[in-house]
Amino acid sequence: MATERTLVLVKPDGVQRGLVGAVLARLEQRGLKLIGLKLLRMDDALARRHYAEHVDKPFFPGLRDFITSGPLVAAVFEGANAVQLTRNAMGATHPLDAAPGSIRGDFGVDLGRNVIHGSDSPASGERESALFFAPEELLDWTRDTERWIYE
Ligand code: IDP
Ligand code: MG
Repeated sequence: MATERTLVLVKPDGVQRGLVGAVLARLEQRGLKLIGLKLLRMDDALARRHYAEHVDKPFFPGLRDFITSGPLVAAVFEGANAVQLTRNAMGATHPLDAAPGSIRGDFGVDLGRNVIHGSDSPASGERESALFFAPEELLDWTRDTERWIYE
C-alpha cells in the first residue's frame, strides 16, 4: 500500500468557531498519522498558489478574502490512502450535500464556509504540503500504535 500525504486546513471559519480540535480529532482518531501542524494566516500570494486551479473562477475573490481573513490551522496527515480517507471524512464540498457524520455534514451549512480543506489527490497532497511546510517541519516519526491500525 502506498503511503500518501494530505494537506488539511481548518479554514478561518473553523478556527473562529473553535472547531480546530474537533476537526483534527476526527482524522487523528480515524488512524491517520499527524506529521506537521501549524497556525498561520495565508496571504494573497499563498492563496493564489494553493488555489491555483480556481484563480480564474468567479468565486475566487470571495474565497481569497475568506481564506486570508484570519488564522487557519494547517496540518499534514500521512498514511495509506490518506487522501481518500480524508476526503470521505470531510464530506461533499457543499455542506448541504455532505453526509451527516462527515465534518462538513456536521459542522457546516454554507458552501463558502465549509470548515475544512483536504487535498484532492496524492500529487496535490505533495504539492500543497510543500506550500505550507518546509521539509524539516514534516516529521519522520515512529508511531507505536501502528500495528493496531494496519494489519
Ligand atoms: P473542495 O474544497 O471540496 O476540494 P473545490 O471545488 O476545490 O472544493 O473548491 C475549493 C473551495 O472553494 C471550496 O471548499 C469552497 O470553499 C470554495 N468554493 C468552491 N466552489 C465555490 C462556489 O461556487 N462559490 C463559492 N465558493 C466556492
Ligand atoms: Mg479542492
